[in-house]
Amino acid sequence: MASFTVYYWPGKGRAENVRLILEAAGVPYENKYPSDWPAEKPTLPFGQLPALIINDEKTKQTTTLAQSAAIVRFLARKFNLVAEDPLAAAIADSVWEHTIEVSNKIIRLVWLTPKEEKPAEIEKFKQEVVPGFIKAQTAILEKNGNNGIYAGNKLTYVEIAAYNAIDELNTLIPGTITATTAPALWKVHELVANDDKIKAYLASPRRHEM
Ligand SMILES: N[C@@H](CCC(=O)N[C@@H](CS)C(=O)NCC(=O)O)C(=O)O
Repeated sequence: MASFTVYYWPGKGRAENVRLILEAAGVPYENKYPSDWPAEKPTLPFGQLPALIINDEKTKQTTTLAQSAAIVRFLARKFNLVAEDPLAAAIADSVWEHTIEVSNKIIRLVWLTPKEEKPAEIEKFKQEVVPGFIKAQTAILEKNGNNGIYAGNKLTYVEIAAYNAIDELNTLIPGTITATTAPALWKVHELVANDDKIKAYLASPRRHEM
């Protein structure tokens, strides 16, 4: 048995997909927040967060795993949230990469864009990035039968990450992804939001505000 600690600032950011996977798998975890970042930064594999601290109770070994994509894939494999078929798994991976490209743009807009430049940059993002995101993801979803799953027939980490990206998009620009504007993507959102364990998490105090 292992115990897990999600190490990140007290917000969703790049840690939210990690928390969502643990929640979907029904695995208990703790959150750890930096208290002295300049001192803590050099202790991390790449000087960045998120990290997952894994304590193996049997071997008494502790591993600090960094890079959000590696953490998510490790947990998804460990807790059976990946497609079994290699091609379905690869399609899911490609959707993850595309989704994270958009999430990274959102992070840049929210946290790294000067306040006075934000309205114009958000408008540019809305015109230049959002339509391509909806179009590309819709095509993959439709090819798989338009049932909220990108490849194969099982809910995996990629639908969970897409749910999170949709949530980020709708927080940045309310009404971007809805049943009307992007019906295929909205099915992904609803499928994940109605998963019993995710539903309980979303309503719980464990979910961070921002
Ligand atoms: N590729 C990394 C990026 C991690 C990253 O950029 N982390 C930021 C916060 S979201 C960070 O640690 N910033 C503080 C620093 O670099 O000192 C991942 O996906 O985990």
